[in-house]
Amino acid sequence: MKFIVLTIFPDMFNPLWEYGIVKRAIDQNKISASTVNIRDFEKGRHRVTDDRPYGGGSGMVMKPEPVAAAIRSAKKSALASKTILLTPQGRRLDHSMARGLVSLPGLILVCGRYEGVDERICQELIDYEISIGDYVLTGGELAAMVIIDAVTRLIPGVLGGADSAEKDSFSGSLLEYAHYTRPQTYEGTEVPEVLMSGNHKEIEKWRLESSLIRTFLKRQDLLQNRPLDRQEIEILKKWCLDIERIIHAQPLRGAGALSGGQQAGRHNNGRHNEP
Ligand code: 4GX
Repeated sequence: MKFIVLTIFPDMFNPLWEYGIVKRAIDQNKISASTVNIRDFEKGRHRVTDDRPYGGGSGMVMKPEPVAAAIRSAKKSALASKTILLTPQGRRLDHSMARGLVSLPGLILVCGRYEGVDERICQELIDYEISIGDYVLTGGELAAMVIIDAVTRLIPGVLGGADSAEKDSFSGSLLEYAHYTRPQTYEGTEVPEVLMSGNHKEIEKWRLESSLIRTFLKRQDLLQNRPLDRQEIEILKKWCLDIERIIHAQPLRGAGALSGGQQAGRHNNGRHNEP
């Protein structure tokens, strides 16, 4: 995978190339990474890359000529690449989009600053517009780094374990299960016993249960459009029964004094407390 980043701040990317998994991917030739300084394509005497907006108003706009020249130059050195503009107007990045991007031979990532780039660039030279979320950054650089990071770790062989990326949270659209490491007791809290049992089948079951219940508690939206398999339905049903058991075990409030007041506001008319 070839990443070419177009930016007026190429040095911002140095820490990305120099640390962790991305550095290792570069060292192992799994990705190639380069930046192109848009300013180098501005031929004006003062090499200014922005200008005032037609129609007036505050803020500046990136001039079309240097951005276009930088994109055309990048395309020449990466013919099959797709060109992406980072912008809040783009389609929102998620894990399945990252999986789609990893199958492309290369990405040219265009980072705008100020109010954005001249509209005529978007129509001419951009294949996709991507947003990393509904908030406003000061430039596309951090968004480009997020994409490079998320895509790089999906390249086969980049992560340590053979199937680390497949076991990710979101691959099965569930959150990750809870993780523990030594010590066995930390500030009085024990590691769940099953994880130390060596019983791999039981551990798998516990982890699925952990994933499922965390997703239910923290991100119900992820469960909405996802079919449940038989094992997952069993797990959720067991939780339903446990929750009902707790509700049923509550002492009957107002028992022996069924006259009005204390029963008011109960949506179930006390049904759950009946034998
Ligand atoms: N996800 N920004 C880009 C300037 C800009 C505006 C329009 C091109 C077109 C952002 C995001 C983001 C702020 C980066 C505005 N460039 N990018 N910049 N959220 O907020 O990707």
